Amino acid sequence: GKEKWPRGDEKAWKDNMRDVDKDVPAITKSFVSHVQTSLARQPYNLDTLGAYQAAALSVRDNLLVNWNETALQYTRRAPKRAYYLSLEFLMGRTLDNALLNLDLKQPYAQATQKLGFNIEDILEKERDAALGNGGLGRLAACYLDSSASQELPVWGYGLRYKYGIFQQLISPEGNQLEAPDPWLDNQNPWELPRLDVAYEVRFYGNAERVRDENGNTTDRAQWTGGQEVLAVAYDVMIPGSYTRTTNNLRLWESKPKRGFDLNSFNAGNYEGAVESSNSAAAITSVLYPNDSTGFGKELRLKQQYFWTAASLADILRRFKNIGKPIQEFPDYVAVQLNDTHPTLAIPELMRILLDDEELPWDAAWQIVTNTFFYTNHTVLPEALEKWPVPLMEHLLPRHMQIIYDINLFFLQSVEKKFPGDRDRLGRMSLIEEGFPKQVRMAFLACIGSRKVNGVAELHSELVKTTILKDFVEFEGVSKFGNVTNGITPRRWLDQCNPELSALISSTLKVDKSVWLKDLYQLEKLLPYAEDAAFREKWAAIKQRNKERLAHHVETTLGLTINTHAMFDVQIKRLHEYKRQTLNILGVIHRYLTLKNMSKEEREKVNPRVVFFAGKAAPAYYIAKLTIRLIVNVARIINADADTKDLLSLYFLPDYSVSLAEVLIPASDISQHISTAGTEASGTSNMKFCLNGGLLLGTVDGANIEIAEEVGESNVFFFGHLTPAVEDLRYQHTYHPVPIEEKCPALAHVLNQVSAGLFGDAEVYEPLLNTIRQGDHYLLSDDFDSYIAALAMVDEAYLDRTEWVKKSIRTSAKMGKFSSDRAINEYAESYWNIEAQHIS
Ligand code: 8GP
Repeated sequence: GKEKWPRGDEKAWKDNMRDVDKDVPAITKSFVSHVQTSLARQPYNLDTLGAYQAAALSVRDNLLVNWNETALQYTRRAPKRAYYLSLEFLMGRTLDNALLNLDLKQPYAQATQKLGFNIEDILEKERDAALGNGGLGRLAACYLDSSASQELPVWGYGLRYKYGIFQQLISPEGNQLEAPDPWLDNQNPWELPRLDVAYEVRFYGNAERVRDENGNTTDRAQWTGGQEVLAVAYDVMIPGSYTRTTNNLRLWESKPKRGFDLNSFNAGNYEGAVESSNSAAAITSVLYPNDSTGFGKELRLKQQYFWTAASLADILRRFKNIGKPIQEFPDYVAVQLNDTHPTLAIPELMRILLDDEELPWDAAWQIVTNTFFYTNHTVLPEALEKWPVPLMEHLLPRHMQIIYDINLFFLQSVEKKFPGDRDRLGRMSLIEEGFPKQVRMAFLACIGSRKVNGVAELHSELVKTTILKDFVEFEGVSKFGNVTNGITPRRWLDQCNPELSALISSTLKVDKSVWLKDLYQLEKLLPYAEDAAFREKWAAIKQRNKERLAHHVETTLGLTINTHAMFDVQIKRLHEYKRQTLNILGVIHRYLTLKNMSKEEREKVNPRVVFFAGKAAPAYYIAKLTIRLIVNVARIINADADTKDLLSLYFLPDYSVSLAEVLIPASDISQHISTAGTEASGTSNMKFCLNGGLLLGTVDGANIEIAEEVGESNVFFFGHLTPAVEDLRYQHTYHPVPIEEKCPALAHVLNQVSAGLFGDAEVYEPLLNTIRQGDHYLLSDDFDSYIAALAMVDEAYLDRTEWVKKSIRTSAKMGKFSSDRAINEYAESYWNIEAQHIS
């Protein structure tokens, strides 16, 4: 039946409701009205930043119309929903993405043109929302785009950090310096403060077990005292592509529960009164800048609990509005844990079900283990989260009790299945023995979840055979799955490479709205690899993208780049396992080789420009030394008249999503050269290939699946394979061979660095010694085959026709790596949610 209109005269409402702007006059009107009233400005004092703000506010109005409708229809239909809990959402800029997803870029360009602005200049004024470190955070952003585009009822939950990932500065000596990223200083038009949506979150205090009538302790407890802070919601609209569906990303900000402590205030302690407000606000002040390493800081644990507690309270409230019994919670709610960071959601939901809902333990555990899903993003041991028991006990006393109880019941069931296997109990315990004892978060996430998955086929196998091997034996292999990562083709092709997008649409003779949401259609480009006219257009676009990058570098850094060289790119977080060091040592090797050549020999050499970009964790000394080496090698070789036309090198500071959008379409070849078995998936590899850049890489992560799709003849593989790695490391430790013997070419390069060819002779020794001693990441084992692979790249590039064919074939076979495919796998095989068309 028809619902009753809730308020006043239905016609008066409906006649006056705003619709999405579609034409230039409506957009112009909305833009001018925001200039006048929202910004209180005039044409006389409106700069491009102001124009950006007016355009953003006007686009936001359009998003809100769809966002409200989406929320209303979800509430009415009450479908099962999924929630993506991630401490990181690396969104980048929003305006261009929103314009493209709404199919409003053209009319906005025209409207702003008429008002005296260029749309591309306006877009450049937006600051990146950089609430993430790297792959894990950008993946979350791609998944939100795909969820909305696939019309899936998925919301994100995260934190509204006041400071995103630090801004990277490079000192004249080549040192990385970190500056804060106050991204909210210009007001953020993309968020909606929801001061009415707020929850109290408790820390510290006491947890008292509740006793039954006989005085025996029960599973329940009362948690009281301590500190209470307020979580306030800020909503970010997530528009789908070519659909009305506009989902929500809810970010929590911490606030003191009361502005100040009245008791201290009355006692004349004004500073003390204000202090408590400072400590509450500190919780969401800054994103931790570590990527693939542990944290161990109390404030980080506070962030994790604050965020999971607020998110679960919000989810539970929404569930309760449906009016179903609590046992049906998993029929309406799926929660995806993005890595172990939100694992406290497991004991937190147990606490709510036991202490507030008063369910028996087994019923509560049944609900919990049908609600959560856990994705692992790394098998590096140093990255697996562990929290000291004393810290947990102090900060979250009730949760520590629950974790002990979970562990007790769990180990009892392990003992039942493997009687007398004490080693196994020790290995599988949620509590690692030691001083102090530590809680193993990956184990808690695993046993508290319905399914566990890795992010590429190889990685998911490694999860099952290494870190969670015992759990596979205990729980059965069917709990463990794989969802290979994906990327959104909207941002990573249509938005960052508009010319290529247009060429694809005109060649396939379909609107981009079709192939952008069914990326397998790119396969239809394959026959065009044989079409000379098409190849010429394809190559010309790559060339213009190289010029666009060169122009960007020229205007931002004042450096002139040879756009007729091959562009060779490695952009990602600095980490030993990603082996930027291998790359820079390869560059030095190339430089030394060129120096030794005759003039005639040099004439046959294919010119190359090497780009690096990426941030190092502020405390990661070796990674920072690698940056310093890159910068100083660049300083020397870019100034060497003998070689500079054939080889030049750039470290572009302050890598970001926006910089990636310029770099990726310009690359001829990109490097993904982690030690086999260490890079869980990689996602930039997919972005380069989608844009027709070829891949030079190891047999690792998603590189393997990319090669399966595009064919091995179209990628450049090198290096040892995963099964060899353990043995090689054993050899390094127990039968070390001096590097001069094992890999003379590498030894020579290291010696040149040690001898001071790039200045600062002693400075690099700690970095070089990681290779000379131990060489955990196997540079000395892979160096020769790396150099050989680089030579193959050179040779292939000489045959430009064949190269462009490879480029087309690569791009054409990237359909699998759309994040639409990945999110649909989660929706169908894990969450069991269905698309909701919003009319
Ligand atoms: C990254 C992986 O290193 C990368 O291979 C993968 O593509 C990406 O996740 C998305 O799945 N992992 C992390 O960023 C990571 O493990 N971070 C934790 C330390 C926080």
